[in-house]
Amino acid sequence: MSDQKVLVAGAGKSGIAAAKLLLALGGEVILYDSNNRLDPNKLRARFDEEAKLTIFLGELSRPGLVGVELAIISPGIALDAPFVSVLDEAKVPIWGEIQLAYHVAKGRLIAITGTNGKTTTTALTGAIMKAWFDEAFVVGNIGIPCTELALDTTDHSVTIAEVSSFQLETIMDYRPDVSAILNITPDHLNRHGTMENYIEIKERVTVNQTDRDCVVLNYEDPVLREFGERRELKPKVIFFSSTHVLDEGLYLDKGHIVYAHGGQREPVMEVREMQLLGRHNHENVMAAMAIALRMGVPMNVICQVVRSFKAVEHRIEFVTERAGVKYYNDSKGTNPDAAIQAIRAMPGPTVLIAGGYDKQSEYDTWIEEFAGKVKYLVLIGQTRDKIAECARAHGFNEIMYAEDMEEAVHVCAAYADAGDNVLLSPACASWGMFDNYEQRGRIFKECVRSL
Ligand code: UMA
Repeated sequence: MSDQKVLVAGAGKSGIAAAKLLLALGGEVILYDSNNRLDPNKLRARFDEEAKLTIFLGELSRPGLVGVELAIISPGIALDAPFVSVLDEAKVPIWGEIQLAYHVAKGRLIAITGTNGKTTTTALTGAIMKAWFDEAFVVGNIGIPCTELALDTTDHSVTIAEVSSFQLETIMDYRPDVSAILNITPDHLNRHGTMENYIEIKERVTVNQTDRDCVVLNYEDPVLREFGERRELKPKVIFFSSTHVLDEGLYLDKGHIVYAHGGQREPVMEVREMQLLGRHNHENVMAAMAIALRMGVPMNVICQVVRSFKAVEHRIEFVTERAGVKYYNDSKGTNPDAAIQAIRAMPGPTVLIAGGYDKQSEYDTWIEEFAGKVKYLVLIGQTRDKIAECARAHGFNEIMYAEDMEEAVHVCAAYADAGDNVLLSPACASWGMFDNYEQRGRIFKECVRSL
């Protein structure tokens, strides 16, 4: 890619990482974002001073594309975005950010997709790979752009990528050694239009795979079962199932995970040995096991990791999405420092629930962190007045009070717009209203789920 002039569309995480990768390879980059409210100086400051980088914000027109040979598009940008037709007219090829990473990266690749469970499965698969291989990189939709670590990969490394339908839309020759599709249920239909289209995009993770590769599929999902049984599908199929006894693959039988292969049925572990709860998590575990077996990891190593693997509850834990709003439980954010980490971790505008037992903390540095991130502050508990006073002293006035968690969640739902986040990260202990932070987090999650 050296000496190539490349347009990178989207100046979020993916765009910044892709631009840095292209610059490191000796290319010239136009970093483009349609949001003209972004600060070009702040974006520029994220790169070396001498980087061959131009920043372009707002509406892109044909003259802006002179000399551009390739466009790398961020996952959040739909192909019907207005500037994409300008690229098409100018006959500039469009690659997704994961395609660029694939083009550059070395070693073996595992790509995990599905509507639900892909982050847990990716994290668990990553933990298993790290326990067995010297170099394993966990990337993708999980939060680290694939292009960020592509240059760190070697012929011996294993990359475990969580890939979303947004990312799969713009692959070219992307070919994982092992892919997995965990389930497909309606999601992102505003972007993909129809369920058929969404399914086709998810299945695209296998499109370049050959008979030397493998795809792990959920037998419980009728779409995926039919897909796996298609004659024309090239990669080897490994099914996993939580309710059917399989002749080949992994399945759940009376609380045991069984590995069926070559006419043998090998009970590998009991689900009660795991720390992950629920059938969906048992499916995630079987998917990770199937991937790991295919990668040559011994079963005892796999089981050891599965037994110790914990879902991180109450720590910036994603709860669910309602009406385009993502809800996060950070009940363990019991002091201002922990709560600062959670605000920083939020991907965009956030409605924050805070307050609780007064530990005589100072809230100034935490409130300073609100700038540009926290839209509204919903306060509960003993510290409400103290926090409100401190916030106003810092010029933050978007404050509301709620009497209990249920009311707080309802207020958030009413004030959050699609694309926003709602975060429970109280910066205070739970006492006075709850027994402990665990109970506070659980109640928050119950209120969110019943919205
Ligand atoms: N933008 C444009 N034009 C548009 C739309 C957006 O210029 O038409 C710009 C925005 O102004 C913004 C930038 O694009 O500046 C944002 O790019 P992005 O939305 O691709 O966000 P990134 O920060 O690059 O994060 C992306 C993923 N985001 C999406 O897919 C929406 C992150 O997944 C992912 O973790 C990250 O890359 C690293 O791989 C998030 C997500 O919500 C968590 N994923 C969806 C999901 O899990 O349901 C798919």
